[in-house]
Amino acid sequence: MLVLLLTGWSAAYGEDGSRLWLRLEAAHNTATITGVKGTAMTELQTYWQGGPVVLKRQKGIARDGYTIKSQGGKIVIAAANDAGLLYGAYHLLRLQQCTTQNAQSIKDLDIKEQPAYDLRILNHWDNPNGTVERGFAGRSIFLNPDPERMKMYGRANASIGINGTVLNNVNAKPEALSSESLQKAKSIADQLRPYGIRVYLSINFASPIKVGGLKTADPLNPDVIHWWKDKVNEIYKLIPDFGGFLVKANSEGEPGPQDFGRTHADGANMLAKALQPHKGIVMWRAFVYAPQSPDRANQAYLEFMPLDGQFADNVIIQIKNGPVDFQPREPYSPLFTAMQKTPMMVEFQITQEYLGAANHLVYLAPMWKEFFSFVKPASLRAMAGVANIGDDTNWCGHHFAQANWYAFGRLAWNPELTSKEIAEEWLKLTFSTLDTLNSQLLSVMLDSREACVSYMMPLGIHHIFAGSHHYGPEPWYNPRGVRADWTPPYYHRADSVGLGFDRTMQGSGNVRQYPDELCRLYNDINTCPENLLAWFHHVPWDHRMKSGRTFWDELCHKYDDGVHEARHFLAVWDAMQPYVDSQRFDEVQHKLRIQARDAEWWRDACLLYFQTFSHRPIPQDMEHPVHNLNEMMQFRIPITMYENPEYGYNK
Ligand code: GCW
Repeated sequence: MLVLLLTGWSAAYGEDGSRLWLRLEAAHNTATITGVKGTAMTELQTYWQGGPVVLKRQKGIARDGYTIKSQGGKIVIAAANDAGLLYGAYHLLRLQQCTTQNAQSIKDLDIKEQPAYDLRILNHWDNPNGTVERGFAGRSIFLNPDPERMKMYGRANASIGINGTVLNNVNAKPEALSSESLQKAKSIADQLRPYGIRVYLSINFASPIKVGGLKTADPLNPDVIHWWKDKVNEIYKLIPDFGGFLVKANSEGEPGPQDFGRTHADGANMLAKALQPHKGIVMWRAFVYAPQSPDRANQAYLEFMPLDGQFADNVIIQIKNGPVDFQPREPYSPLFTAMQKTPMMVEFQITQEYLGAANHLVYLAPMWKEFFSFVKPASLRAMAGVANIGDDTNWCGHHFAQANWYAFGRLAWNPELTSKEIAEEWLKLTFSTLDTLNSQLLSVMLDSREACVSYMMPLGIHHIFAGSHHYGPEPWYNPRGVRADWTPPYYHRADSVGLGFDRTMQGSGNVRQYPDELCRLYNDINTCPENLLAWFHHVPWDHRMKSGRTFWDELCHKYDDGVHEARHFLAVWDAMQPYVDSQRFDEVQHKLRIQARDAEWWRDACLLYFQTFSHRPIPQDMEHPVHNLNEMMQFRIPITMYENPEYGYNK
């Protein structure tokens, strides 16, 4: 009965995902919130259903941090700045949403929080024409910023502690700095400021030529230096709290200082100097690789290590978590432990470019926690995440992809939180009616990343995606004339001996970029963790695995396990039908069916293709491929890099 009531109620409310994890009921509690006026107060007045709350400013609390204490029948939120008060307010609202009792019962509070990083920042890969590179949730929310949507975006981010947003794609069009674009950025900044969010822009390094009409963009040229200084001043006139620039330079065809015989440090420092009087920063990306390199994984280290210590104080080097490119599993990028004298920040990808786009349920916190098990959070200055946000009603394309936005924010606040804690919290906030069954969904979320690795690229295999998109498998993709490092055979190296990229001392030497202990561990095929085996080794098909199976048999089983897990996720969800509002239930079910079929497609395509090299049978004790290799090789998904495929393999 209760269940029916709840389901009926939420369906009537229209649960379309647009309220994200902030599914709060208005309380209109104006009388009991006192103290510092601002967004924190408005939010509590609108949504807090409990007793009196006092908002107060207090010195001695870290920037953006707060305390929440029960004192004499009141709850006191104290912070050094407005943002801290806002984060405290959202903390309280979260407690209200998570409690099964009345908010009035929330008492005896003694909470103290402060963020691990000052910069907790989203990177939007949004283009001026409204497309979003690797965006799977519709078009850019910044194209015609809708005030209500901007407000919700501000609230959602503030509720998880995100305090910065880069508005445009790192493949930046020069016009990002035109007067018109800057006016737009100003308007967005004005709308987000009440939520403690600063805006940043990606810039095109050749802007002085393309926007300014200069003959060069050489960072040491006085006219160029002057141009940037003026441009920066112009920006700060419009946006006094502008955050700074994000730069992709000399990478994948983007212009950069090397075009003028200068280094990354020359380029970054020139911009940093222009921003410095305004306290702005430069986030300079280390995502660089050249077609002639024998191992793409070596590149960032080779280019940036010689510059360690040469960057200005307000430059942070932004490094992707892995050395190649946001694969379902990579080792951490060795730059993180090698660079000692340069501020660094990690770039995670929240949008699932390589993990099933907005069709697959893949909870990413375990992947990010894995990174932090190698790279100490304290060794970093900041955290950036490539956003998975678009103008879809539910913001992220998949209801469960909201959990990744949520987890990113929570981890940027506190990287010590566990994946489980975050998922539990998110589930409670997002599907409150599921309380009793949450443990099963929780397991689905926690197992989902490993399942994805299993059905896509187990045992260290990587980058075997289709040529024209990064959604499905095309380990065979190798057309003439395409850069080798843009084709899967460059990475998997399948032949009659085995599979995998030899990055040992005898191979590309990539293991040397890691600290000694890890270098030894990874270098030896018998000690290398099996989940990275084909990342570091060309593994013979008959190599004996810890399970006792040969590598080939293990590979087959891993793929098949992934398929079974994906099917299990669907079965768990199907059982949730009575407890979830109908729209979200149907939409998630639809996606999980796609995921289960895609998992089969991945398994069959990869195993049948690799079998043409291994010449070994698929083990009898597992399910055998149901698709035909030739058909899969003919299959195309006609999408651009700005779209989520409607279906996966549908032949
Ligand atoms: O992951 C790859 C993507 C590109 C992206 C690039 C980058 C913005 O395939 O679409 O470009 O990395 O991170 O710069």
